[in-house]
Amino acid sequence: MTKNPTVLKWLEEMKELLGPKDVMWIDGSNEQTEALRKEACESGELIKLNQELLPDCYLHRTNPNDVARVEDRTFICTTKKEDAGPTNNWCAPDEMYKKLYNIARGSYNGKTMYIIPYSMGPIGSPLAKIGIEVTDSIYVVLNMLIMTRVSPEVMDVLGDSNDWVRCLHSRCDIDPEGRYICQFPEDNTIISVNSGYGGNVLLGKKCFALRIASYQGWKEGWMAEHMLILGLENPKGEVKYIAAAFPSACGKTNLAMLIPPEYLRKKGYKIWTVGDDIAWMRIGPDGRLYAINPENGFFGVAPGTNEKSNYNALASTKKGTIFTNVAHDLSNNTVWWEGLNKDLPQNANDWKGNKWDASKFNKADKSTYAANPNSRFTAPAKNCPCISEEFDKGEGVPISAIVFGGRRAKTAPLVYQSKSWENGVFVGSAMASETTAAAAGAVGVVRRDPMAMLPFCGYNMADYFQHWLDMGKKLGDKAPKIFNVNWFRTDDEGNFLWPGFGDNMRVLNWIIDRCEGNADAIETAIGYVPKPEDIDLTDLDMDMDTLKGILTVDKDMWLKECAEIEEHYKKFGDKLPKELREQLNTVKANLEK
Ligand code: OXD
Ligand code: MN
Repeated sequence: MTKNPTVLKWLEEMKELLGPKDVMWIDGSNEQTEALRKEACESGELIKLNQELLPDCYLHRTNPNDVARVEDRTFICTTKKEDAGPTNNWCAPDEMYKKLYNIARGSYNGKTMYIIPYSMGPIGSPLAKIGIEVTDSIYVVLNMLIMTRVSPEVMDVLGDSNDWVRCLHSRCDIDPEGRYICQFPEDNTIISVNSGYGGNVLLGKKCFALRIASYQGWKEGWMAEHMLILGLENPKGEVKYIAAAFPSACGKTNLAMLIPPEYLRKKGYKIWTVGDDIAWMRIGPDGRLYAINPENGFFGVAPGTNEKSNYNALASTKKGTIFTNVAHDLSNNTVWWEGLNKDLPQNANDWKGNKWDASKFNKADKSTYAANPNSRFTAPAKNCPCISEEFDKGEGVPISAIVFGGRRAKTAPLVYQSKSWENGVFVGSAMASETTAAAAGAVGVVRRDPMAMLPFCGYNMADYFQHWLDMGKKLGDKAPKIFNVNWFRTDDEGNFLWPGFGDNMRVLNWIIDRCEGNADAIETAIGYVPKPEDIDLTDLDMDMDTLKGILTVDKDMWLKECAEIEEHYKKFGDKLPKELREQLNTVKANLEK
């Protein structure tokens, strides 16, 4: 497959360390994929689903102790602790290599070592990067075949270059005590042991495309962000692109695949999905910021996905999809999850493979659920009915607007535009979301999640903020405009005041109008909010007063918010860029005016 000396040397080392009985290069061919699916079905690793209703679809169950990313066992291993920063777990590389090699040594005994050469981004694109993952899991191979571009061509593009990411995964004993997800950004290396769950083992995704890539972007002058990318087409056929970052449980996949309200569809408005989770962005030859989605599929949360909440995501799962930890509907050999529809399956196995008793289902008690709350689908992006024509092109799409957001019941208005790039970086650095009843722990607790990158930034977050400021300086007046949205304002009874979902398009239209200089705004202490009459309420059962209410900026609440941001900034100490402190002081002064 390759003569690249750095690749051959590393693979020899891996073979020596892991002790497989044989080695198989993954080539992405149908024959090989089919043979691996068959083998996984024979061993019980996969269940073949109803091929008429769900062609090429399979079900997999992970160990019940291994159903989510493990942030407390995720490490950034840089020589200097300071380079990992206050928001990451850190360990010295030497010590961590030793520990992980001891865990992984001999762990492929009697097994095959699968070698997956993959490209993040269209193969050969100047914005793409290459990785090689070795794994002992067919489930990982089959998921990587969906989530990344796997092909011998990847090795041709790499040639003799050393610019590739080394990714070692070993299931070992799926021992939670020995589970580690470690990034070594200085060596372009990732090691993941004792897990078989997607986010921990599909090493092209969070580990490479965010943690390692954010570090590479810092060193090389580009950006790897936890952002969806969408194209908004107007009736003239012009498409403008938006990149948006939200913490989990804020509807990122839904926004990426939004269906506009009927009156806008009739006028000819459309949304095109470029990506639902990750954006790699570089300054293009014309000085604007261009983005690609480095992934090739969607690793989406299944529960709550239905025809209404996200028609396009559901449609994406109808062929070539691997479902993980959902319920198995035995009546027709398909899958089910809470929120798919109201028909609780009467003859089903739950996500652990045990007979499910629908009569015991209690919405308030997750232990009675058929699907794990973090159950997933791994679906090819090309299945998505609204996938953008640009998705597979390597040049990337020019970004007009960057949107941050979170779930805030009272504080943040429906939408506001930051006053400058620097001000926008301040907004992103202070991003926060309130916990919901959907997650364990107290409800309504504010968690700061700068740029939605808290678990994914592969270096010191203060340096990351500085990198954002530096990118803005390079972009100058070509920089995208930065906005913040909040779909989650509630009344005093906790009812949502904004309809959300497809109606968010009304806000996206204002955002694009602002970028194009076609809409006015009202200046507030924190940024520009829309004039209420500029948010189109056609066909909506909403009065102007409610809209005005969710566009307000409450002085006392924002002074409290500023105090909390001050607290949040303390953990970065002297490394916090002075521009951000200045921004905070300006907002405070504006509020007190
Ligand atoms: C994801 C996440 O799975 O952000 O995309 O946790
Ligand atoms: Mn994500």
